[in-house]
Amino acid sequence: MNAPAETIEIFHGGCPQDCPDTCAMNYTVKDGKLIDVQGKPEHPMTRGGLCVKLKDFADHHYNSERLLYPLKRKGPKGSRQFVRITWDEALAEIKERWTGIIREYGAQAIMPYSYLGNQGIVQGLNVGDPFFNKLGATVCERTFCGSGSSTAWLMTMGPTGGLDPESFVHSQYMVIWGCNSVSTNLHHWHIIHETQKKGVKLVVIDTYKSLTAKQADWHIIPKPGTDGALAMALINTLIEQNLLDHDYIEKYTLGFEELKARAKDCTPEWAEAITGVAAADIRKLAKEMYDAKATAIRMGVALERHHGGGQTIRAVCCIPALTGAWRHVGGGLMQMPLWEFPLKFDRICRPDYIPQGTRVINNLRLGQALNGEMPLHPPLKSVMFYNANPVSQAPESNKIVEGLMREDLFVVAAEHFITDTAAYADIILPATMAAEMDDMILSWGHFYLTYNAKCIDAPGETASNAEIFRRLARTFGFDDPQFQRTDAEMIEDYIDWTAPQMAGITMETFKQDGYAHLKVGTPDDRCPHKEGNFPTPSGKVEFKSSAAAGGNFVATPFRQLYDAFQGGEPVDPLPGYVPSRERPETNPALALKYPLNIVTPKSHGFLNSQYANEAHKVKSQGDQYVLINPVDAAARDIHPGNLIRVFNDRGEFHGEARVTDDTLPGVVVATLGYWRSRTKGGGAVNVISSDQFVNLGHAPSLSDNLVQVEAA
Ligand SMILES: Nc1nc2c(c(=O)[nH]1)N[C@H]1C(S)=C(S)[C@@H](COP(=O)(O)OP(=O)(O)OC[C@H]3O[C@@H](n4cnc5c(=O)[nH]c(N)nc54)[C@H](O)[C@@H]3O)O[C@H]1N2
Ligand SMILES: Nc1nc2c(c(=O)[nH]1)N[C@H]1C(S)=C(S)[C@@H](COP(=O)(O)OP(=O)(O)OC[C@H]3O[C@@H](n4cnc5c(=O)[nH]c(N)nc54)[C@H](O)[C@@H]3O)O[C@H]1N2
Ligand code: SF4
Ligand SMILES: [Mo]
Repeated sequence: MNAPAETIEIFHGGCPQDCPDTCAMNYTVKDGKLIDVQGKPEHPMTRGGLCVKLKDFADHHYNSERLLYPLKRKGPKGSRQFVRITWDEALAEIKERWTGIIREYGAQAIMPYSYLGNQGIVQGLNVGDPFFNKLGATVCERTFCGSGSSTAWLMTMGPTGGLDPESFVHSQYMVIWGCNSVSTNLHHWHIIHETQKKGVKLVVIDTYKSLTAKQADWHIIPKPGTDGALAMALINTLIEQNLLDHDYIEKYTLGFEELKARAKDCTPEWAEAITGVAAADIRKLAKEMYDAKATAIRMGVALERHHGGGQTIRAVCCIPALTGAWRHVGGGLMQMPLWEFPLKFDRICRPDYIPQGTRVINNLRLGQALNGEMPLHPPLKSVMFYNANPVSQAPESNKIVEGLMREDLFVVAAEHFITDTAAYADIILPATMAAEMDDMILSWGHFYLTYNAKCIDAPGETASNAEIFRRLARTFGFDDPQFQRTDAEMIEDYIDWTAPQMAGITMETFKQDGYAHLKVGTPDDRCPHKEGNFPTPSGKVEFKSSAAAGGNFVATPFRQLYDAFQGGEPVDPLPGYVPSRERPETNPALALKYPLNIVTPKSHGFLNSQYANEAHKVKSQGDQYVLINPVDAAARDIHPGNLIRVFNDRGEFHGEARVTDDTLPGVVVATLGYWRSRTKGGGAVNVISSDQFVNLGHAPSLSDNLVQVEAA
């Protein structure tokens, strides 16, 4: 028999998800179809395994609900009734509507809205910046994630990549602070867990018993938003008990005397009253961190998400400089390795195209920008969403929906699915998925750049984000070279190949291996701050920050606006404890109505809101649930499995009660990502969260919210 030979080919992939792990993958393609996606076995962090979210990534590409053609709304806003149109019709409609808006209101009446649905340097959150900057649209400041942490980090230590996650094999003590690694950073967790099995102590500081906290040798449970007091008390203890590397402090830090004065009254007893963590435990933690020398601290983004988040992170950043942990491979801090990546953000974003004086609207304030609450001249008349699903992910989501219902608002969305945001679009443009486009994926969780090769044809009439913006640019007559390059050419253009981090790494290397570790030292020898060398103005760790004098700047790690935001209110030159806005102790009047703090971390089974539309993923994650302590449940006659209402003045959502000691009295936990169009009761966690910024970096206050809970 002469059956035609099967053609099976393997291609390099890089996971495009907003995840610190940036796994290196192999795509298996058979006769033009993607049949399998696996983690690269030889990659030191991926080690052959993907996570539950991506385990059937090949099938995800063929999901029957995927958008394959441009659509135009035919029913009322949000009714999810669309008709198929051609690309030419879609582009013509966008041209006509935007041209009309520009004529009547000016280009700033249009705003792009994107985040990290895709993390590639080509297809990621910046992909539309050159086009919209050229158009003169309102600039959207994107501070969903990491800007508070990054601002605090930069103020103290400058843009250093910090500790290599792989160097944790050399750590003698490990602290995971506000990070649920088992769910959110699985490929770092493997390394931590192996080190732990060798006998190295793992401490997890988390407001509830997360999957990671359950694996800790010691779980420390501060009340939500009180970590700043804990960190200041650690500093107090290190100083009072002389657990200090005096030589390191002398040579490589700035402002020790001022820090000492600031921390003087921050005793463990003072912190115990605020955090609920026993004073003796705080002393013990300080002593153990000092004694171990090579102490590693992994900070998660959750630390930035209460009003004092930035100040908390600055305090934590002081600790390894006080103890001298930076002298040791495996000692120091890990938060945002991205700072080492030599990417040409000026080429990627083209901030030079932004007309002088263009206004900026922050992405967390979308609701009030759309519903009329924010005074805007001109008002927003059009928004284009790509790589983002704010109806699920952004705070005060009821206001967003209210705004999106406006008949006069022209909404464009580029998407894979009709998400809860795209449901309100007038025009939807179908976007490609990972295997259907070229890209290079950065990482904010390790030091590898990862190549992603297009290996199958784009299905239907889908187009990559970069291609979508090429088409829009052509439609608007923008003919700069910026808009003429292929996706592959953009990759070449966006990396600074001459940077020392890229020594010996070329496009050929990527095509051969699929990934490359930046030349920033190896996991076995990287010790970047053994002798100071901090990229701050003083070259030292700045306990007393010189950047603070410049005012409240916002260090967005994906930086279109990075330099644009110096100025504003002055910032405390020293770290300290800043209480939460919404805590029973700090806001007793509000707590009378809404006595419980809510924490809304990531779901184990979803990636933000992605995959939460796939029935089998929801099945393994479980329907929206709410962890509640038996004391709080009994007081409300709530029993395991009851459907409960979680609400405050901003809105309400429903979830199934899980009555458990995993959370403290006074704290409920409900994970993020569910689509409100598919939940019981039609809400999701962000209906209750506040759109107020925290005190640094315009970060969201997602762990700084009070609610009440009752049986539904
Ligand atoms: N499975 C999965 N993985 C993901 C994602 C996902 O949606 N799902 N999202 C990705 C993204 S975008 C990000 S930014 C990362 C984030 O990953 P993480 O940094 O792990 O962030 P979160 O899951 O928001 O919160 C982590 C932990 O912080 C705790 N926490 C909340 N508030 C406080 C507090 O005030 N103090 C302390 N000490 N702890 C607190 C929460 O209880 C939670 O267990 O994960 C990425 N990975
Ligand atoms: N309450 C609460 N809210 C939170 C958080 C929290 O911990 N608690 N976490 C916050 C954090 S850390 C983050 S990072 C944000 C994330 O917020 P988002 O980035 O908005 O999150 P996603 O749900 O990943 O939405 C991305 C969308 O992009 C689409 N997409 C994916 N790839 C592509 C592509 O190639 N092209 C196009 N056009 N679209 C694509 C996906 O289908 C998805 O709908 O959420 C924040 N919101
Ligand atoms: S989502 Fe994260 S852990 Fe899962 S495959 Fe992608 S990079 Fe790896
Ligand atoms: Mo994030």
